[in-house]
Amino acid sequence: MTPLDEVRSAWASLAPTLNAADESTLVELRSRFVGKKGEIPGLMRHLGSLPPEEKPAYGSAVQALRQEVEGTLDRLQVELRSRALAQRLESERLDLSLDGDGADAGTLHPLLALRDEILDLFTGMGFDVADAPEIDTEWFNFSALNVPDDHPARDMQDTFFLSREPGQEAVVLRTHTSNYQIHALRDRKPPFRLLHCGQVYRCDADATHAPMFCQVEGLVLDRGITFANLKATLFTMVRALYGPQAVLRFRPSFFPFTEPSAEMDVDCRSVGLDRDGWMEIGGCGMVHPKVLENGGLDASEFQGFAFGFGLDRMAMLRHGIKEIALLTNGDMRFLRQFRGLA
Ligand code: FA5
Repeated sequence: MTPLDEVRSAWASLAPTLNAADESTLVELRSRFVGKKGEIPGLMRHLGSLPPEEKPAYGSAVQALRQEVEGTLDRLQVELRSRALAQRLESERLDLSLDGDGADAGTLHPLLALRDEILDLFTGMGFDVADAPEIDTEWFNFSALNVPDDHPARDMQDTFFLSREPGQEAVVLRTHTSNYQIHALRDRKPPFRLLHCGQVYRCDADATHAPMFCQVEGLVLDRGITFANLKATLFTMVRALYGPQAVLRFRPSFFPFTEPSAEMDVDCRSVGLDRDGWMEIGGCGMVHPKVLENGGLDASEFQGFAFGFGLDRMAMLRHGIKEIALLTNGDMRFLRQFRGLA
């Protein structure tokens, strides 16, 4: 038997077992027969010792065997992968048309459950809940809020602009719910206590930053409102949501639309998380007189406070979630853990 016949018969003898081969067997066979140091490339070593007239036929026979082996291994690999995919799809199948039978009945998403709890809490404190546009002009999102023309937040790298034509008012996906402040000031007459909750958008993504997330905005306007009212409201909220043992801190900060301004952090361990450090959950401050003027109010008559909190961050803090993206990527394995939230 020639070396070519030997390799041919070795390959032929495997034929009955090939359909049951797994991925690693296919890799081994590929390396054994057609790999760089494989049996079929090795056959070419014999070419030099053949008479010239036999060389073309020998070369073609080796090449034909190579094509057959490669073609068969390629086909088996494609079949194996599509069988594995079909099995996986079958095991992860989700029939959205099924009626809830109790075990798989619909349940609130952790963000919605938390949002409802916050809305309940604030309506209990006399707040009205109102709506505001997610697509808004640059004026409502920035200018009317006293954000300077050259502020970095207005940059394309932070803000999703929907249109920005010279001579026309630019339109943005709002970067925060604070656009609501201007709509509220223009549409309503103080005194009022208002709450708004909705999606906002920024070019931002890491473990605690998402490009689309939810904020809760509060705006209180009346005569004689002070920072103490702001602090009491926010302490009430955080302690109601996380328990009386929650440790909070206000950090002095800067927002062009509030003065003075602060950011609020919660101590992770104090709310039962197994990690050190603080989680920033929101910004707040006393409404800036310029904002009151832009809303058509007399700043010497009315004072107010405003706050904007990140709902996703608050949910992460509540449930010990380390990756913000888990909240919105729709992975059922993650969401099933929150069964029973109502
Ligand atoms: C603001 O958005 C201000 N509008 C808040 C405000 C309102 C201040 C009213 C004063 C008065 P800031 O950019 O810090 O501020 O965002 C507020 C909160 O939103 C953050 O503390 C954080 O909890 C959340 N947040 C901010 N960026 C992201 C992001 N990319 N992903 C998830 N949450 C975010």
